Amino acid sequence: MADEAEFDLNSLNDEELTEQVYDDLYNGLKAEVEQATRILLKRGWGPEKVLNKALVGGMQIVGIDFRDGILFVPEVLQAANAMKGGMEILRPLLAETGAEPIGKMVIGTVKGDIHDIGKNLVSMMMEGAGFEVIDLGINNPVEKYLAALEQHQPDILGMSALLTTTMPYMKVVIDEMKAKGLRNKYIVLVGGAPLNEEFGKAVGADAYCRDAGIAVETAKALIAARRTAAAAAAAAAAA
Ligand code: B1M
Repeated sequence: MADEAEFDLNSLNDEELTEQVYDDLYNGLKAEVEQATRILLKRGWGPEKVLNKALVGGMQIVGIDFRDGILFVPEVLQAANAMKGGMEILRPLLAETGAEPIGKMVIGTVKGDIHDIGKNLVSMMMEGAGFEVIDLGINNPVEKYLAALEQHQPDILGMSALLTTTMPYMKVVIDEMKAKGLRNKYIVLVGGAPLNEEFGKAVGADAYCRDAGIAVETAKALIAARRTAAAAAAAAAAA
C-alpha cells in the first residue's frame, strides 16, 4: 500500500502533486502528505513554497468546507494532523538560517482557543528568520503569559486567536500588562483569521499581523525601531 502510494505520488507532475496534497490533506492522510512534501522538496521547491502552495493552500479548502458544514470536527482534526506532518518536515529547513538570534518572542494561543496551526506556522517562520521562540501552546490564561514574560524577558509577546469568542481575551492580557506597568516593556503582536488591523489597535497591540510572513517583517521592523530609539535615548542622556 505504502509502495503503491509512493509510486503514484512520484509519477505526478508538480501541479498534479499539489492537487493531490490538497486531496490528501482533505482526507487526513498524514503519511501521503509527508511523502508529497518530501517529493516537492526533492524536486527543488523551497520550504516556503511547499508550505504556502501545497499545505496552506490545501488547508484553505478544508476551512471552506468546514465553514459550509461539509466537513466536521473529526475530519478537520485529521486534516490538521496531516498538515502538521508536512510542517514538521519543513520546520528545520525553515529554521536553517544559521544566524544569531535577532530577538526573542513568547507566543501562545489565548484562553479558550485550541487552534494552533497558524501559531505554529508563525513560530516556524520566526525561527527561520533568526528569532528565538518560546511557544506556550494553546489555551493560555493571562497568568501564563505574564509568567512567561517574566521568565524569558522576550522582545515580543505574540498572541493568536481563531475564534470571534476568544479574540477579546487579547485585551484582557494587554490590560493586565498595563495594570502591572509592563505594557511598554514588550512589543505586542496579534494575529488569527478573524482579527483585523482595527481590532489590533482597539485591544492596544502594537500591530496586527495578517500572516506569518507579515509577522516576521513586523517583528523585525518594530525591534529595529525600538533599538534605534533606545540608542538615541542613551546618546541623548550621555550628551
Ligand atoms: Co476551528 N474554527 N473550531 N477547528 N477551524 C475555524 C477558526 C472557523 C473559522 C471555521 C469556520 O466556521 N469556517 C470557525 C470560527 C468561527 C468564528 O469564530 N467566527 C471555527 C470553529 C467554529 C471551531 C469550533 C467552535 C467548532 C466546534 O467545535 N463546533 C471549535 C473550537 C475549539 C476551540 O478552540 N475551543 C473548532 C475546532 C477546530 C479543530 C480542533 C477541529 C481544528 C483545530 C486543530 C488545530 O489547530 N490543531 C480546527 C480548524 C483546523 C479550523 C480551520 C478549518 C483551519 C484553521 C487553520 O489552521 N488555518 C478554521 C477555518 C479557517 O480558518 N479557514 C477553523 C490555517 C492556518 C495556517 O491559518 O490559523 O489563520 P491561521 O493562521 C495564519 C494567520 O491567521 C496568522 O498567521 C497564520 C499563518 O499565516 N496568525 C498569526 C495566526 N496566529 C497568529 C499569531 C500572530 C501573528 C499571526 O502573532 C504574532
